[in-house]
Formats: sequence, structure tokens, C-alpha cells
Amino acid sequence: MNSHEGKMLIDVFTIFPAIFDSPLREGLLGKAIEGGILEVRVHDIREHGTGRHRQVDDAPFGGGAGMVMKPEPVFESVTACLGYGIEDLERLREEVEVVMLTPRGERLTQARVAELAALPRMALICGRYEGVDERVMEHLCTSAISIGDYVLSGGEMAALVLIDAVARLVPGVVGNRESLEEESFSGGMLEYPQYTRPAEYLGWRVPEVLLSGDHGAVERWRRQAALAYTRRVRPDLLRGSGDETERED
Ligand code: 6GU
Repeated sequence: MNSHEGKMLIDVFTIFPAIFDSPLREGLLGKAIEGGILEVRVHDIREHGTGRHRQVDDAPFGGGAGMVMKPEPVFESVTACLGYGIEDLERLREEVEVVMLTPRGERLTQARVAELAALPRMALICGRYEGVDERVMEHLCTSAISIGDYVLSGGEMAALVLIDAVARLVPGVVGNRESLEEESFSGGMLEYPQYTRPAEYLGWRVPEVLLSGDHGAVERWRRQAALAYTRRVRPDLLRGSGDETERED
């Protein structure tokens, strides 16, 4: 699954670096970073803003609402931080996956997450939702990703979603490999319901079969429960023979 034997390096480019502080310290991501399996470097695009005011955005050519992210701070921040010359964009793009987080991108799937997890490094550019000068997309990025059909105020939360999903697939980050193999989407179905102690709470008993110790019966019950649940909540996944995310039903 993973060709780089361990460590993954992610460079994030944003005008709001503080958003990343606590999500990268807590839980699974915090552990992965502490353990040296994952390294995330967060860069403030404003350090490469233009003029006395370190300007990072400007009004759109042709008019319209909102502001557009200027190209120079993004190009300069990414090339400088990754150690490439501004004349070396072709080599940069060959050597690093440079992802723009934008609602205009391709919708993220678990299959795409697995592809990214196999790379040794990637750079994530967090756009602001009003837009980023298209020359960044055309000449600096290698792909554009959206996390779903709704609009966020910026790409930062989406970048965190992507980092979390990718990090879990890097070997050594999630302890139990089995839990990765069984989970939702790897099998094209949603997960079966889980229960733990107490066996009865406020009069609600957990399904008896789960207490039976009959592993075959438990297995069959789970498969059936997953199927029934998926049919009700995400029937599109069952009709699937390819990219379920293309569907709008
Ligand atoms: Cl990646 N960015 C923004 N601003 N909104 C989004 C998104 C990304 N994905 C879904 N909505």
C-alpha cells in the first residue's frame, strides 16, 4: 500500500496557520507526529505577501464580489519553503504532489486518499473560497481536491480532513491493521453497528447473537446488518461498480 516505508512529509500553505495548531497536536495525528511517522510543516503565505502590508489578496479582474488570492505570495511561499527556484516549477511539480484545496476540485474519495498515502511527500495549498488566481492552479498545482458539495470559508478545514484521512493509512499510524481492512468504504458498504458493555442500558438490550460466542453467527449477522443499513442510508454504494461519488442520489 505504501511505497515509502514510513515517514510522510506534508507542507501546508495557508493564511491562517493557527487553525492547524490543536488538530495536529491531538489524538491520532498528534501521536503520528510525535512518533516521527508523519511530519507536517505549516507555512504562513502572508510572510511572502506583497508590499508594506504583506498583501495576499486583491479584487478580481472583471469585477465581482469577494477577493482573490494573489499569485506571487503563493508561488514564492511554495517554491521557497520547498527549496526550489521560481524557474524550477516543472521539476517541483514532477517531484512533489501539489494539491489545491478548493470546492472547484475533484471530490475526495477513499481511493484517492490511498493514492496520496503512498507518496513520500505532498504540499497542500489552502485557498480562500472566493478564489485563487487561476495561474496557481495552472502552473503550480498538480491537482485540486474538494471534500464535498458544500462551501467552506477556506481550504484549511478540508486540508485537515485530508491529512487525517491520509495519515491513518501510513504504516504505523493506526495500530490495528485489521481495523483498516474492515472499515467502511474499503468494502463498498457502510460499517455494521457496534455495541459494548453494558449488555442492557435503560432497558435496551444489545442483539443477543453478539453475546452468543458463535463467531460464524456473529459474522453473518454483521454482514446482513451492514447490507440492510447501507441499503437504507446509502443505496448508491450498492449500485456501485466504480466511482460512487459521481452519483448525486
Ligand atoms: Cl477543499 N475548500 C472550500 N473552501 N470549500 C470546500 C472544500 C474545500 N471542499 C468542500 N467545500
